[in-house]
Amino acid sequence: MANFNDWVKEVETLCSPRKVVWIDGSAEQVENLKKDGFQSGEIIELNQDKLPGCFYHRSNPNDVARTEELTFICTSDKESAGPTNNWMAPKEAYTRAKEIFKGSMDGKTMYVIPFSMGPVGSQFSKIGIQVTDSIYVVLNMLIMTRVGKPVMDLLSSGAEFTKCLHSLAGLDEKKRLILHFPEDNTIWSAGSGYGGNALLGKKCLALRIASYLAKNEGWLAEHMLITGIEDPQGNVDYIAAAFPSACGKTNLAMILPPEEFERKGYKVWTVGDDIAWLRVGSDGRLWAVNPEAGFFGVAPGTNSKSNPNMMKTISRNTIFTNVALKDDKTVWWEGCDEAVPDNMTDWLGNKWNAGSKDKAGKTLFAAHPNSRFTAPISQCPCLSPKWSDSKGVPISAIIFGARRSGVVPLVYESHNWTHGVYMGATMRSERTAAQSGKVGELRRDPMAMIPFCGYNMADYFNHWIDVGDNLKSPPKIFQVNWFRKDAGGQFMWPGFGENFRVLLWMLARCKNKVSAAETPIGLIPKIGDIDAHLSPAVIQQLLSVNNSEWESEIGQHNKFFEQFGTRLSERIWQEQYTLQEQFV
Ligand code: OXD
Ligand code: MN
Repeated sequence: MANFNDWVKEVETLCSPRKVVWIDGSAEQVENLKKDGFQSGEIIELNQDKLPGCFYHRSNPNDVARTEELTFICTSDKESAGPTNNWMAPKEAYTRAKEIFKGSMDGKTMYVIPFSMGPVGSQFSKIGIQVTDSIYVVLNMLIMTRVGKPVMDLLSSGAEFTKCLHSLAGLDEKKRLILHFPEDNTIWSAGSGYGGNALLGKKCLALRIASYLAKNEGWLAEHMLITGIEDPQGNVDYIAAAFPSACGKTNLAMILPPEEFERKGYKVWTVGDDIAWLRVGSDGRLWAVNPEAGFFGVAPGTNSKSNPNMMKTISRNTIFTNVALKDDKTVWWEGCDEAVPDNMTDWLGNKWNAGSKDKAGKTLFAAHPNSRFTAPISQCPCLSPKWSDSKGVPISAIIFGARRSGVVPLVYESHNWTHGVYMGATMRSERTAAQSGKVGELRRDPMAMIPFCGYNMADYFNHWIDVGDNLKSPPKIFQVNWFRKDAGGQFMWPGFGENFRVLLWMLARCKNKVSAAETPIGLIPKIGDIDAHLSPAVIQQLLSVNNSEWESEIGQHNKFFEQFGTRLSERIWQEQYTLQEQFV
């Protein structure tokens, strides 16, 4: 592997910046970066009495979500990327991108950020170096990853690292490309400043590249929160849960139990809200580490009811992106605690008042639906004392969650690991604002990894099965759906803190403390075992499995699996056939 200095030199020659600044994360350096950012207008200082340490960034309006259509896996053969990824041959990708990066930092400063995903020096962690020309990106990376001398020391001692090159390239949509070269441990991202496209430690490294490395090294990199639930006796059980973007992972990761459970002594301990790296421990259990050091969460809908812990977390040292600005330089978004104030500036920088409409008469949001906050995990009031433990935490339950207004019950349990893998592999969910595309449209999102799996998804499902074979005490696997609606289009389940009641049922199942009812698709709670303030009839409806709906649902999976040809494990097909037989 080339020396890291050689790589940085190579990139400098390509991008030809005016100067190069190495980021060490010192307080003095951060202050200088902020000052430079305020001066250039890249970031705006917020009211320091009300929001100490906080600032604001407005994206280019053409650059507010991940652009999956411009995201590529560049492996030497197309089959390695598989049918669910965009693929580009590495030679073509490098050639096209070089044209974009050539001179892209002319007159600008090139920042070099050595960072670690996971506790520095842990055998579970990965090192990266991100080069970027955006101060906003540097300041986000300083929150989301671990930056500083210990990382430099590892690099100096010859540690392997992911080469992460990023340039705003004038935020030109025609120059936007998010390229992953798993075989070269390299990421090149141009033309976007949006978090998921530009903070390369996050989706690009910790999911796409890491999933590829994990396949070769025998572990899993997943789009999952990790959280611990402590019972009144002081035992903590950890869950890992995968939901598509903007489906409530962050809220679930720091769920506040309903008061009656708090009174009994239940507590929640957050380990991570977005990414889990999972390994088989020497004890045969599955262990999880959160590779990140911050939260990059969706602002709209975050309030003291949906996520009181997050409201405390983001009260200081937080970057707000594309929310609305109030007169007093504090922030506002749809679904926050405060009624609509007068005289705001919206995420586009325009004056905004309640009822503001665009030229076509459409009501305008003050905050973009995918507006975000970036906050240090250390500020989370319910942060697990084990969040940075290099061994990770042992996982008792894996939860797959989708946003489905119909068909999928509130919760059901798989018969075993392989059936659980099948459940995850067949997930479909309604599209949200976190990715470009039509909101509400149903799309396949296996294990919530469709945008993030860095290799052929058939190999990925097979790898999940292999990992299960190596587990002596595998976690139980569940599917949940908080979003089922009744005939009138109303959500049937209250969600948020009430989801804790479903978590308790799942953990009781893990400890064999409660029985379950068989259905053709898996095991569901017996009415009465979900301790909720809803009528038995509503609970029954929430848990109902409609045979004809499921026959159609399952039938549609055949086509999805067929695209993988003989690469897909027979064991997945077996699950499909067994399930189909239940309905004939
Ligand atoms: C995220 C996403 O930002 O999934 O976490 O889009
Ligand atoms: Mn995510």
